[in-house]
Amino acid sequence: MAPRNERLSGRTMAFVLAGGRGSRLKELTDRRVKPAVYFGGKSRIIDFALSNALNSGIRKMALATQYKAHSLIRHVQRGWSFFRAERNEFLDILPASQRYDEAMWYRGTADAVAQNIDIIDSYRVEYVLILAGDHIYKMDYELMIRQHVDTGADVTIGCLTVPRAEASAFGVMAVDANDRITSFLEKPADPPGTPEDPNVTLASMGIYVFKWDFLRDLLIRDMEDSNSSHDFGNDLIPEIVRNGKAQAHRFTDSCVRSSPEAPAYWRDVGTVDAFWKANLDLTDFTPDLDLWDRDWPIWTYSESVPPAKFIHDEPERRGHAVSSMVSGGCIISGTDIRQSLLFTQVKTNSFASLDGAVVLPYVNVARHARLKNVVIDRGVHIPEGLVVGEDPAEDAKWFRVTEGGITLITQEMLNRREASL
Ligand code: ADQ
Ligand code: ADP
Repeated sequence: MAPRNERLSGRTMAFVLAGGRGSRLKELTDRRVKPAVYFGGKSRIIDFALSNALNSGIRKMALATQYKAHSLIRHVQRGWSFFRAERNEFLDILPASQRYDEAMWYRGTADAVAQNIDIIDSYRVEYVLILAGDHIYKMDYELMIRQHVDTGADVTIGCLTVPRAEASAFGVMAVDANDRITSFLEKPADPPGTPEDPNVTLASMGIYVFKWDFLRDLLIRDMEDSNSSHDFGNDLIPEIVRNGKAQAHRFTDSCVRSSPEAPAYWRDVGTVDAFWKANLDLTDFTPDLDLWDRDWPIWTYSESVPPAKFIHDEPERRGHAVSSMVSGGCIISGTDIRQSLLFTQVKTNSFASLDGAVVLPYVNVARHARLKNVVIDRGVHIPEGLVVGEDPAEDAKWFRVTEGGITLITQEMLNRREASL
């Protein structure tokens, strides 16, 4: 690792986009924006991008928010307040409609940066790393910034290969032998395969490195363009590919992996099914995402709570959990827990069972409840004897049952059920 003053991350700021709702997460984003959604037992989704930036050596960060930002802002204020202004380190929260024009929301991802040009000027950085705040992965951005400088590109785009069938949700690209991008299509209906493999596509991760001077000029021109949607993927990136030099940075090269053989891990967790699966994957014997890695910690706001406690050891009510993760502050009283992930301060009671359950913080599960393949929203009180996951038609009357057969339970849904019984 280069000494700190030689590392490009010291001359770079990270601008994290965290304004989009993430509507495919359904009721999980009714009250909070997708980057504020819980993940992995202790963290929120935003912690991954911020931790990557911090672990990569970046100490200047800004976070653009707009939709339902309260929960996100509170989390970041509580968990990410350790930057030292004396050393010119900071994380600035930049809500929309505050500066450029009181009545103007961020019209797109590029506009979220453009409306803060004067603030970014004041940071006096050479490079700007644009990040999406809504993905789960571990990545050393120093390598991507280094490649950007070495190739002299106008923009460097983080990319990975995805199955062609899934690629229409992404910006997809073709590259030459030197990974210079020769064409870019934002969310094409029929994405092309790569020359090596027709079944996969090279997709943008929605993360970009620019020299600030270059991006600044581009944003000022884009702001005046009435035909633009002011979005990186729709407008700015296609223009640079046409008229400048855009370079692909392959994520597989720079991934921080649990072992050299482990596949590069990157998840969008954009749907309830993907959210459930990515959380429960952590309970695997050796999960692809290593949260135990002390070289690449995922920083977060952590409540001061006692360790998890397990009580009762009789055959009919044994408080235990297998193939599961149970966070601090939980009390497992006489409940049978399998393949589940319990966030902070969950309390479960006797004769209940959880199997394939992702349980967000502050949930209470009353006696005799049996819950299988569920996501339970924060603060929900599961009533005594509730059975979910055994009769899909009954579940669908009250709760949201996904295509993948996962049941999402919120307090509003339980209240409606209660009122009609
Ligand atoms: P999308 O996945 O559609 O495409 P987009 O909706 O543009 O992503 O959101 C990117 C990030 O910006 C998210 O973190 C979101 O919260 C935030 N955001 C969205 N609108 C915002 C706004 N108005 N103000 C502030 N923040 C906002 C992008 C690229 C694709 C790429 C995928 C990878 O356009 O080319 O393949 O990301 O997921
Ligand atoms: P259950 O309803 O599970 O049968 P018990 O009658 O055995 O419960 O009583 C244990 C109850 O006490 C549980 O509901 C548990 O959550 C609660 N409790 C609250 N605080 C604590 C604590 N610090 N230690 C143990 N149990 C606690």
